[in-house]
Amino acid sequence: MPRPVFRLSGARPWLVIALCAPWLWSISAAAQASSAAPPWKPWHPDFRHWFRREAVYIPMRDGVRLYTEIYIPINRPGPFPILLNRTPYGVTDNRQGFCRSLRLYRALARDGYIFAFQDIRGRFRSGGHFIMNRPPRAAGERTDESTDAYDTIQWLVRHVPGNNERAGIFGISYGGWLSAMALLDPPPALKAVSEQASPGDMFLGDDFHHNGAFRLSYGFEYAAMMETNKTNFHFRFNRYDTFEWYWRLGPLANVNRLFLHGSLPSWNHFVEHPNYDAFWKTQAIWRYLQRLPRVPVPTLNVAGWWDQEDFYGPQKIYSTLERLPGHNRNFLVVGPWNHGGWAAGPGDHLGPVRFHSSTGAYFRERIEAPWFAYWLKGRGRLPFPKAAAFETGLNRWRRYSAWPPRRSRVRRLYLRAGMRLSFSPPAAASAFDRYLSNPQTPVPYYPRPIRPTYPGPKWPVWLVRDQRFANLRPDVLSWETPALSHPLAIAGDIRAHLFASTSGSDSDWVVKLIDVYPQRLPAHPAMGGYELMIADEIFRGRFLHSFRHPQPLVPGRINRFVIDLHGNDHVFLPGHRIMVQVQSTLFPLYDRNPQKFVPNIFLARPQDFITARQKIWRSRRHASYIELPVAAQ
Ligand code: PG9
Repeated sequence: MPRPVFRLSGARPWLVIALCAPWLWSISAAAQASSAAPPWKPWHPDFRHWFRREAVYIPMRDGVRLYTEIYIPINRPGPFPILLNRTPYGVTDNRQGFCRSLRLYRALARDGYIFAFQDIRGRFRSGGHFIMNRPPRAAGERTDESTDAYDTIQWLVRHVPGNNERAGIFGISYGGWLSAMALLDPPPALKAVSEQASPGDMFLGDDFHHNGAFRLSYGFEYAAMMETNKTNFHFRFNRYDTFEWYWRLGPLANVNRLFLHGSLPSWNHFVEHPNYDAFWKTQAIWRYLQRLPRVPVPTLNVAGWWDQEDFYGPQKIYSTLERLPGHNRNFLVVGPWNHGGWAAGPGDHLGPVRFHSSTGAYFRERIEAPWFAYWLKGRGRLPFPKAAAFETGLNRWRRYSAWPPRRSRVRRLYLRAGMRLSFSPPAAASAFDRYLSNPQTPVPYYPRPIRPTYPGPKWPVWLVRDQRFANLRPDVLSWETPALSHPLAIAGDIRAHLFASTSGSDSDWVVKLIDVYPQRLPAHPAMGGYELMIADEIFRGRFLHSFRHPQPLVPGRINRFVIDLHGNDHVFLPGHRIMVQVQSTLFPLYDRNPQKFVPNIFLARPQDFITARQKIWRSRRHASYIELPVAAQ
């Protein structure tokens, strides 16, 4: 039997024994197996050869205990730094009874770390009460996610034998946000933070809204998953095609009336806070980060170009920290990944798009592991100066000393007559293209049938779906360049300037920037003519002047909508064409804008949903364009 390693101060011993009992066999098996452990390489999926496991309940400052599994390397000389991973999704076991997430961290495990995996408050085996995106130190509260991270790290450093008193925290998405939260009040031992795909602002750009447009299918299904009970619940749709389910649902008020009956706090919050009010602001992490005196702990921000959930967040967190003193300890990595796609698998393709190298393995072995080793073991060199980005199109990694790169130059790609795009501006006195937007026949966000968000193979790759299905619809406009004779490289931030008018008094504007492949691609015929979305975003018109105080649009008035299409690093290759699509629905990912202004869309009535005549202007005075950060080659 291994020596008892922890004094579980304050923990109820009977509970710990009951919970640990099933694993006692594995701890002793590990001790026996350790003498015959195979060499460290290659990764052996039987974790018993590599770690001794301890399961504990760590007491927080208010007495709530958080379930934590600790994995201590065996048969290797220490001391080791600690890597903490906090999750709302359950520290779930593999068949041997070991934490499943461990399989993701082969490169780090090879280097030698003590891993700690923890269920956050109110989820799975932890005590306390779960609050979605719990705001930092909400009024009257003694604890928040930053104090829980603080108390956990302090406890681990004091109690886990063989640690080197240096800790890192890392995680993806919710786990990324929990990691970023630790920046607000870091314990002395915290020496490195890697937020990966953390949401930055749930109203402006991440899971629940983009520019105020509500992410219906995500918001509904995620709230049901997290708040129905303490584990992960999946709403049971009575239709295969969820497009049809949401379509038949009708106005959003029917969600509570027919299904939830007020039972999910997050859904109720969506309804009660349709604007960017204090509710959303107090949970937006960038607002806290911007008030820090300096970058408190070295931070590695990680994002994926085709992240279907939190692409805004890591960029916003990076750019916020970049404005603080100590920004030389702030780093950014962006690769050709979907949400968390860097964590597992080779990452040599996404859907049908190929990258010709193992970008995921590259990240894990050449970026993440050396970065943590530098800060937590004092070993080696930093893997890149400031930012590392995978340049899609040419499919290669690039290292930057500044992001966005200083040498990129903004060029305007204008919408022109004949559904063309050009770098020269239009001259016409009055010109526009038009379409009818009917909320009864919304554009699906990928070809039906639409499957539930989780679990499911379609959601993670929808951003790389071929956009040909949309560009012949009468309610989608598509402009494009001729085939390019030279490569066009972009690196930096893209923005759309859309001059648009509507016959309604509210409207959504969706802009997509697309790389159109040549029709004939002998090396990869199935990609002939493929329309690959490089960037996209939606803007809810009522928020033109203020996200806090929405206003009706004046029917027929031309407004300029400036829509952030975020960072990018892409090369449009010779023979490819650039396309821009504009539409006003993207359903059911986004709810339907009634197109008639109502104070709260969650309370709109069926008769508020009207067809609108949309015009996208391309005249001399109202020249719509996309701002491209053209890279120096
Ligand atoms: N995108 C998920 C999420 C993070 C934070 C809040 C709500 C949702 C996730 O993948 O964890």
